[in-house]
Amino acid sequence: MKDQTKPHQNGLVRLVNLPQIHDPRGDLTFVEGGNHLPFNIARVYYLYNVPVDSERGGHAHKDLEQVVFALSGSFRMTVDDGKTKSEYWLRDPRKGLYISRMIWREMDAFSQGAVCMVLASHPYDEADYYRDYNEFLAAARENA
Ligand code: T46
Repeated sequence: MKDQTKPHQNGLVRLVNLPQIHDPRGDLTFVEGGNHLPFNIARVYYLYNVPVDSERGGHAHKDLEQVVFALSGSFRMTVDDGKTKSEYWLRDPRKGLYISRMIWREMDAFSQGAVCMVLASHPYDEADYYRDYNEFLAAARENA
């Protein structure tokens, strides 16, 4: 299966490739904020013990930028800039999905035992969320 379908071409959502150091003891991947990512990392959080039929996300951020990784297992991310929707299947811990501000995201199709790690540009702030799709759409149109 391909990693992505219908990619956004505008750079607002894109895959980020990280280095992999491979030796007989196993693989090591590292990430440096401001180097591999277009922002400095202010927060790390992870999703785990996710039921396979779980649906997460369903929001956009006013300012937050993030990179989302499947550290283990896989899941689908659907991203939407208010005009175009794209699907990304995350399953490779070396490949993160960069998501800029003002992108609606939904997550589902979690595999058993999937672990999702997110690197974020800002600390948690509920005021930064659009949790209502119509409100997001109106703001996205105003921004365009
Ligand atoms: C995103 C996807 C990929 C905190 O207290 N601190 C945090 O850093 C986060 C991320 C969440 N929370 C609280 C807020 C809610 O009461 O944890 C609860 C669950 O958060 P939420 O429903 O937003 O979780 P997800 O998995 O739907 O979304 C999260 C991020 O919020 C979001 O930015 O892009 O993961």
